[in-house]
Amino acid sequence: MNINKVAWQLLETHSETAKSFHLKDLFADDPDRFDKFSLQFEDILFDYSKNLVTDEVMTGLFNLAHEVDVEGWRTRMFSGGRINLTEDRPVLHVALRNMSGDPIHVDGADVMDQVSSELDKMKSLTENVRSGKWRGYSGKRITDVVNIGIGGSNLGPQMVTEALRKYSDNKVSVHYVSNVDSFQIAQILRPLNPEQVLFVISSKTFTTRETLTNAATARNWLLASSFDETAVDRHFIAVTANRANALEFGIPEGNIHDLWDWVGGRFSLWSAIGLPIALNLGFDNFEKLLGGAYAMDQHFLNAPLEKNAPVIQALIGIWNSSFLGMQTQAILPYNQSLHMFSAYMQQADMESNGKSVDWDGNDVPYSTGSIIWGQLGINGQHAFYQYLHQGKNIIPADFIGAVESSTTVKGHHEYLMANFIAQTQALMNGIDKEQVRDELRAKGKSESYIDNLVSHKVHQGNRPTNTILLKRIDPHSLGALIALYEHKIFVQGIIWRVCSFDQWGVELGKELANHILPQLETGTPIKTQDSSTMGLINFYKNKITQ
Ligand code: G6Q
Repeated sequence: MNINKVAWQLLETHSETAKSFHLKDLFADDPDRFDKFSLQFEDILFDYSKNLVTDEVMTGLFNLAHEVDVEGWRTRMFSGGRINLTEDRPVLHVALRNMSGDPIHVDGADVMDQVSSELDKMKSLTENVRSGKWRGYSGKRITDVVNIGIGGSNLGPQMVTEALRKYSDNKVSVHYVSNVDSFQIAQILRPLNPEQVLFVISSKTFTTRETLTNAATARNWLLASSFDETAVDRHFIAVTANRANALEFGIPEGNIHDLWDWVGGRFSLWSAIGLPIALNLGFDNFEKLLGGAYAMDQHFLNAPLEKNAPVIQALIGIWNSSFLGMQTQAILPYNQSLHMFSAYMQQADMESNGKSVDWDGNDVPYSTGSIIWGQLGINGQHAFYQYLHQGKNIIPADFIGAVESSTTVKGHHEYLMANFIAQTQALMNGIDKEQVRDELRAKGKSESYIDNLVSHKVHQGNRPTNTILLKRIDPHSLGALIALYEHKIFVQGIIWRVCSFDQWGVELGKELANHILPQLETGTPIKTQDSSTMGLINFYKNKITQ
């Protein structure tokens, strides 16, 4: 157990003292605080100075990282060690963007051969579709790609295509279907011309019922137009680690793009799962995305822990959560293009570290995996920021912004960024009773009015934030940003000793749904479930027949 480590115990002592810290005082006492507690990677500034840490705390956190051998685990991940313990697999999303030319071996074979031949195949498909060489069954060019996939086979590509919309030349539009609620696929397909649509069926297992149901509907939609089964060859691509199932679905061998068991779904956008990104933005932009992630990988791999952005971000998160008892973490991007970033990171983080037993299966006695949530910060300011500023629970937050605007429209970006910076300052400093009184007096308010209002206007401040400020959002910097978070999640999993690369917690509900499905379909009332489940099933069946 890591709580028996010397560093963990020392940090527990520090955490008692930290309860009396106020960020305002920490800044007043140390004019160099920003320089000390911020770092720059390429054009990305990572400012973690507005956290409840001191030199002593940071030293303690780095000692913890050394004591649990983060460096050793990091080496194991990059060299193909089987660190996905419960599934006995390597964790090699870093191989998908390995531009070093060095091999990475799994069971004696260099996986880089497979990676580069799959990249070549993606490139050629991308170029053929975008140039119009690839034609639909009636000879027309492809104008729309519909990606059918869910979870890791959806969120990453969708988040990235949204974030990099500015870089799309719109040769091919991309749409995403994930929900088995047919409303989504119907809405997406209705305006499209089947002769010009390419479906990408993204499923690592090719067993996911939501995806296969949507894929079957898509095929019916195509065949209703083509009246010819062979149209599938021109309109369906599969991305999967299960070729057999894709073939059985009817997708020709040459249209199957490979994925491997050492790529976790939530870390798979760098693989052929990223095809819709490449189809929409062009392969050169996809390569730039990989390049940004590779650059962050190199930083993570080579920088000393004390200067290592993902390590520091992870340690700050551990400090807030396991030592200071802050169980949630908001992710608040300010750029419109990052509007799906929090949702994407929510999966990456919560599916990875939302675990309560350690590597040996023992209950962990500390809090693990934060509750990740968030949305566009500027919209949040007019919604839930009230809670961030004055709520009872303290919610640490990551603020993400870019120096450059994505457009040249004047008068917007400065205002956006003024808010971006002001919010972290407000969360840090707050405003006390005396300041509130002075402010209201200056506005000419009466003393009785002030007495009534003063406590409502007090902001305690002392709310921790990280600020991640990019020069601009482009394929390279986005790749680096995503990889930053991926490695943060990895480091936290090592320190918490949880199995970050499995997801057993999503299985039970799926199995139960398979039992319930036939019960929804039979005509007779159900009598064999608990009373709530039975009540829900029978209510559904009654209403559907009325
Ligand atoms: C991600 C998860 C999960 C997965 C989906 C889709 O890490 O494993 O979100 O990506 O359940 O799975 P398939 O790609 O196998 O359809």
